[in-house]
Amino acid sequence: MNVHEQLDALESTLKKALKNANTKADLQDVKAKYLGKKAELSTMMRHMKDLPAEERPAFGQKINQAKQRFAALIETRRHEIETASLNARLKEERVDVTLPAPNYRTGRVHVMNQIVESIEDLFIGMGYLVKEGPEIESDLMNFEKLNLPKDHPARDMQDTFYISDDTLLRTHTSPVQIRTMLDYGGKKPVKIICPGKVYRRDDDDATHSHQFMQIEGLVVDTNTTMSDLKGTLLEVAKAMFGEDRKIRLRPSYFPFTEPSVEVDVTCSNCDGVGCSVCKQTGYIEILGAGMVHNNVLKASGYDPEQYQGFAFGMGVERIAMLKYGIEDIRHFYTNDLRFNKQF
Ligand code: 2NL
Repeated sequence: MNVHEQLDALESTLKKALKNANTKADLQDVKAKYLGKKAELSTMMRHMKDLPAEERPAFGQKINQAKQRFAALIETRRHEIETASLNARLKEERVDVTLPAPNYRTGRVHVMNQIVESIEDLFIGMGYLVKEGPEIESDLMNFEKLNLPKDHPARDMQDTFYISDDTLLRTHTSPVQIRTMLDYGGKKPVKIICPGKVYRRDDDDATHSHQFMQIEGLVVDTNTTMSDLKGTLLEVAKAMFGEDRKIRLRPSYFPFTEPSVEVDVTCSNCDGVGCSVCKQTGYIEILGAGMVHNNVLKASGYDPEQYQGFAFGMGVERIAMLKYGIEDIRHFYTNDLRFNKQF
């Protein structure tokens, strides 16, 4: 076999080996076998010295050309293998953007917090601060400073969870307002709303809960009047029940306000005509309010000769029940997703 035939034979076995190489590792082995130190080409090169001097250049050139051809064949095969493996990966990992999306179940804000947050937004827009405070309170902050001394008959109006003689679960968020007035030292104007959980010793049924959410508001300033209260409450009614609502004030009684009022809004179901929702009256009671009692101002360090105030309080569950026609207050706490998902 002359050099030509030897190289041709070698090239054809290389081609077969490349055909059978399907991975980069296979290819590495083939490359080592045909171009490496122990490859046949290298051995032939080493035997060049046994040839007569005049034949050496042509021989060396042939070997080098073969080397270049072999390297090119291996490179071509490497390219084929890489393309094939990329195509396989692309096929494997393909995302079909036309498939319907999985039905993700997202969470949402609880209806109670939706209402609290929308009332907060309304009042923040009118320059109020949102204040929170402890749910475990002293008798002093919850009752005494709100014109409800120990022997006051009005204390019977609210049955209270007592923790000890003078520690209790707050029955309203008013103590947060008392704390704020004390904090302000009887000097600067107060303009706050106080949302939070409150507790009363009720037996739970469709319309009563021993724990519920209250929002109270308090403004104390010089030249504060009942007109300011009325204008503010109209904004609340409109924000909650729609721009077309009107309000009506009826005289009432709370120990901490004088005068005191109960506030009705025109029924959004029948537009004030009369229906089953408003029990044919055209109005729905939404909150209680009044001008802050002089005794309350004094007990919190404000001089009633200089400062006047108005305050109001509402039960959030009641508002939500009226707004959405919910018939049982216990739905707010049982967390049945079929209920929660509706809002
Ligand atoms: C209701 C009625 C009301 C207040 C709360 C209040 C607070 C201070 C001073 C005076 Cl610090 N008043 N709060 C006033 C009137 C009514 O709540 O039906 N709540 C559920």
